Amino acid sequence: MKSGFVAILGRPNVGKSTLLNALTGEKVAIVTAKPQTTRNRIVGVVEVPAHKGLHPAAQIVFVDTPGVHKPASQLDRRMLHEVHEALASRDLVLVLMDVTRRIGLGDASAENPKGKAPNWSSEDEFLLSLIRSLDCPAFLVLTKIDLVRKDQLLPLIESLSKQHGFAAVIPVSARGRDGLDILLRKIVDVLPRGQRYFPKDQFTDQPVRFMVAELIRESILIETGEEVPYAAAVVIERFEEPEGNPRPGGRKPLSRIHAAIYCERTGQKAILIGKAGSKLKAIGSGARRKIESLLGTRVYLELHVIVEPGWRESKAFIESLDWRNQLDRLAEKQAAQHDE
Ligand SMILES: Nc1nc2c(ncn2[C@@H]2O[C@H](COP(=O)(O)OP(=O)(O)OP(=O)(O)O)[C@@H](O)[C@H]2O)c(=O)[nH]1
Ligand SMILES: [Mg+2]
Repeated sequence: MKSGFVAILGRPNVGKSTLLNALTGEKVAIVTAKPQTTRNRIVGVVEVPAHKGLHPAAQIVFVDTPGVHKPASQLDRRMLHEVHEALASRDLVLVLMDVTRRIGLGDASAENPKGKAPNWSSEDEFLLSLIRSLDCPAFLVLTKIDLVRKDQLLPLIESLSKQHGFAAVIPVSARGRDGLDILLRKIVDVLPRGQRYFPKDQFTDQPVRFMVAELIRESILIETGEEVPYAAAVVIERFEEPEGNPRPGGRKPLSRIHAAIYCERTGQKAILIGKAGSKLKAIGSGARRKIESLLGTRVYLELHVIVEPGWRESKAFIESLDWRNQLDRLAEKQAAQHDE
């Protein structure tokens, strides 16, 4: 069998998390139309069955990452750190590019007849500089091809194939589930032989608590505009799973969840709460439905908003949001109690 880690990289909003979800067939990562939705690296595991005569069975561990952008705040730096962490252990990198943006930039052969280097922006260069020194193959994955015509796509693929030493250029539409099988096959081709990293039925390493916090954040991103989504963070304060087994034919059991939404200013708090609490109610009911389908229980969700001035510049606060840090701290605490 084959197995390996595949980092999913790209500028914000190119469709990294949508691709991760389409490949795993699960809602592993939240997705919104706003850039910089993802803040942590997110693991999604895919089992590929053996294909007689073509390739053996494989386990692919995809690692979705925050959209690469030049950091301006401490939170941005943390997001970039997550990208570096994903790149530290990987067998292959997928660089995603939104095909609608590249065509908009004039990469198509009509405007670029001599196949000259297309108009890479300095943000693109910044992204490519992250993979230049890596000793593993990189595929260029052109995303959202459902939004462009084939005759626009083909010349673009041809001109990009010659650049940056990509081992392959693969067009996909995560939304239309187009090109995903070819992508998986090409990935399996380059992965090393090895055993599974995760049990066969596990599709992510994220704790349920964190996934719940993310679903609430997704709801905030959808319900609010301007700077509010970027100034918001979610912390689960209480998570009570139902006790005992559900009675056959009875109502589904109830999970009780209390979460805090952090923002940076009182004005943002007022927006998040809305007139007579209407916004917070909309955020809550949108999130509750998704949490219910994740947990398979009914959910009682209580939200409250806390102002934490300038948290995006606070390293300590940002680190406290990270579930990997939370688990480390818990383990240290338990070890200390054990020693007593
Ligand atoms: N039409 C179309 N839209 C897509 C496709 N893939 C993603 N999108 C849309 O693109 C937007 C961004 O998708 P995400 O998956 O959140 O993008 P991302 O790269 O993870 O973004 P960040 O986490 O912000 O870096 C969403 O509105 C998606 O619905 C696709 O294949 N076709
Ligand atoms: Mg994302």
